[in-house]
Amino acid sequence: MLFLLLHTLPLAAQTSTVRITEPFARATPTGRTAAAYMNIQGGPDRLIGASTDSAGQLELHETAMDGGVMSMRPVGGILINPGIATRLAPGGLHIMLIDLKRPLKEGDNITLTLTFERAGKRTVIVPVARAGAPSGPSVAVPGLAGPR
Ligand SMILES: [Cu+2]
Repeated sequence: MLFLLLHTLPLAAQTSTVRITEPFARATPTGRTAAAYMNIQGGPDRLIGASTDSAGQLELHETAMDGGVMSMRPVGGILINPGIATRLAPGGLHIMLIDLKRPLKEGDNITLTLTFERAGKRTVIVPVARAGAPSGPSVAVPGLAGPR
């Protein structure tokens, strides 16, 4: 899914709407970091940042195999392509919450403000699922599955 991670693609001057579905984070009983996941549809646009009151810092991350080891690294932006759901999911793209103010507990909600290059700021309520949950607490929407 590297083709989704374009950092410098100029976007033509057109309007963008983005739709965010299935947001979730995973409970972190002890850690100081967590990740938030969701599907984003719409565009063309690019997710370029995020903020929250729940953590000191947020970063956009991708997960990659690096010499047989799964590792994460920051990306400058996440491209939202029309007609295809961009999937932020465990093992792939995610929003990293760093320096959590307090551990995330199952059943909590955290509020993220996402910044898109075109669509501007969008506030998303992100429910916290159990630790290790493969997906969010609600049922996946048919047809929303993007590249994994
Ligand atoms: Cu990460």
